[in-house]
Amino acid sequence: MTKPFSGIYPALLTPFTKQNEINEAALTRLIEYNIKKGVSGFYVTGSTGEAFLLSFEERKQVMKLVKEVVGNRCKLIAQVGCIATHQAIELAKYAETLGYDAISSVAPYYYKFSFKEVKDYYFDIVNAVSLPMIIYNIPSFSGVNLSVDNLNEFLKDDRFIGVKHTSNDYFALERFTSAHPDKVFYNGFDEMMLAGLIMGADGAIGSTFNFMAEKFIKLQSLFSANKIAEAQALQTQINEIIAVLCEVGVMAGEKEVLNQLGFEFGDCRKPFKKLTDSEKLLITQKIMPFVEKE
Ligand code: MN9
Repeated sequence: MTKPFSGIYPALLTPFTKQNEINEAALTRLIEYNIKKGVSGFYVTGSTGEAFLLSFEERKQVMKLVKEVVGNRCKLIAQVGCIATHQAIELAKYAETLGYDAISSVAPYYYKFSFKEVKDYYFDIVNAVSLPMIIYNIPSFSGVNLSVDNLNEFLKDDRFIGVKHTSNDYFALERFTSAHPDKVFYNGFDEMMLAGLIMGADGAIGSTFNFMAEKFIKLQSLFSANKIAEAQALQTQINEIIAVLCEVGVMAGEKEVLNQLGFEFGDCRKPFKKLTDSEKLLITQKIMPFVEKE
């Protein structure tokens, strides 16, 4: 049984021009490149999209552009998380107006909010819109660790349809998926996608999918066909690439891969650093031979 929201979703990067503005043409081109590969949908303005380095208006600009380009060709999930509930609600309402399929949110971060406050944040959002919510669980960045019991508090409500699990706690993922077989679970760390599938994930949302979605689509189909040894070998090939990205900085490295493909993604916003010439060369030598041209 395939669930409606299963599959491979690139977490879209945000391209910037030399003037540090959003490069709409480059983003449009990236979306088309990925639709051709057969992705199931896109995750918009997440961590990978540098959402927390964009202004509020820029987040809306990206959400609007992506919907205009995609239309109804695949699913769209808008990550609306902000520290302030009222701002997350405003973005969620905007996603609804644009016709997104679902919203997702990181837990409110920075301050150590209590679980009651985190819970109220999510319920305030879902009470304000009619779109389904996918919880974005990323404890290493948000500082909020949702226990299995915490998660049940959300998932017993029909409006919470699933979880994006960006954590290497695969015991927790297995506990979530076996307690909630009807919900959708996404693996968040691309370098461990096979582990996520084995623990019951229905799909994955990832940053490296921006330029190598076809490898993850293949990985998922090998897993579904029970070809585990082949899937493991493919994960290893993928991880040779991700290891280089981790060495130079993941998002900046991904943008450089796209730059070398001719997409004009520019650099990440400061305080992220620019890549050095030797880091760019490492990408040319160790990643580019394995990347599919447009
Ligand atoms: O969307 C991404 N997570 C973060 C998920 O950026 C925090 C992943 O795709 C990672 O970038 C990737 C490399 O660690 O797995």
